[in-house]
Amino acid sequence: MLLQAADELQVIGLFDALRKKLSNAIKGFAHKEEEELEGSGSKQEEVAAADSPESKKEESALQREEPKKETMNGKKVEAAKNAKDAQHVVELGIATKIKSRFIGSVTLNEKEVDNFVDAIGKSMLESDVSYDTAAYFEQMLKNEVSGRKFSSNGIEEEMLGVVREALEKTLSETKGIDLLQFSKERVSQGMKPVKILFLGPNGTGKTTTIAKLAYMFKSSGIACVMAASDTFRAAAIEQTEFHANKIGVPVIKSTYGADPASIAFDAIAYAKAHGIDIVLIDSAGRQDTNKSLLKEMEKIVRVAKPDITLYVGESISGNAIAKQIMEFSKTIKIDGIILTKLDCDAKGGGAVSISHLTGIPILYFGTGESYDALVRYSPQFVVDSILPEPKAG
Ligand SMILES: Nc1nc2c(ncn2[C@@H]2O[C@H](COP(=O)(O)OP(=O)(O)OP(=O)(O)O)[C@@H](O)[C@H]2O)c(=O)[nH]1
Ligand SMILES: [Mg+2]
Repeated sequence: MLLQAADELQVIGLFDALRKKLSNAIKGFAHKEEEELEGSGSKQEEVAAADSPESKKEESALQREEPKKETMNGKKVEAAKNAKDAQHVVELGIATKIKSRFIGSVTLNEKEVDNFVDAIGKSMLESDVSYDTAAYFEQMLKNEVSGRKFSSNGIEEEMLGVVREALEKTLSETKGIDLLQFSKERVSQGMKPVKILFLGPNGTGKTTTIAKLAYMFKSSGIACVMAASDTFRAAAIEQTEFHANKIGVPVIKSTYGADPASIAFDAIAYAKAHGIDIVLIDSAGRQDTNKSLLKEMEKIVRVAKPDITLYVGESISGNAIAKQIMEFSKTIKIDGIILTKLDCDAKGGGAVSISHLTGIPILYFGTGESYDALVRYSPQFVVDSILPEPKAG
């Protein structure tokens, strides 16, 4: 049990790093563009000149001169500082900037699209989003940005909207079941009890998540029983019992060293005898490398025949979870992921990548230690946590 360890965990804002980095990358882009427009003047001739070969030659020269201009002009120091903080400065070419000023809209050329997409992708990599997922997202973003007309007045807000769309598409690749809905349907069809098995490495939050789900089901009028099938770790049975008593659901237990599969079997029999809708089956923490514990898990699956098997992993483990899940999947079919301790994960990149890497949907996020600290996964929730809604206008 990792009770002390959890006490030491630092609780932070969800997706802190991703939110800051992505917002900065978008702002870096827009502010840079606005600052340049300030200095570009508004002479009509400049529009006509913008596309001329001379202007194109000048364009790169101007860009090279920019740092000097920013240090010379006091007004621009703040913008330069912001851009430095953002670490990414995506620049529009001078021709695009001037055109945007007069035409009222702007379409990015190929280089500008690439610069923008690269900067956003880099922000994702720095927040521990996996390389594959970031590349997939970049392609989505590129498709959205290429050829698109942005209004010159609200480019930052529009860019924000485009990044949100691309992120939502990336996160919508896998679609998990709604556990509550699924269980209600099963129960209404008389197909009960619904059996849900929880597995994963040590200390990730399996038992706590079972308690959270029992609380959720009970609050929705669905009856549960807990199977204290971790007979391996010291105090595991008492921990399950503690939660069951606190929430007010029955628990089926045995002694340490008893066969976890037979406890699951007994809990299912108890549910059938008492008309209980759901059996939540705990298990001892195990690594994908521990062959004997994996064999034990196979036996639990064979005996209990779970309707749903959920992998419980810690968000702070990042993309390493994907590898573990793939290893577990060789032995046991995993239907969904519960990603716990998102509240302690400064980066949050794993939450964006794991489903892309494994093809297995995340069903819930654990966001704290209390029973109600469980958030149903949705791409919208992740997008909203990372990026603000664009302002209308
Ligand atoms: N901050 C935070 N802590 C959590 C969350 N989920 C679980 N915990 C804490 O993590 C610690 C371990 O949780 P357990 O539920 O015992 O984990 P487990 O996977 O059952 O552990 P083993 O049975 O030892 O394998 C506890 O102190 C929980 O309170 C979460 O979403 N956020
Ligand atoms: Mg446990």
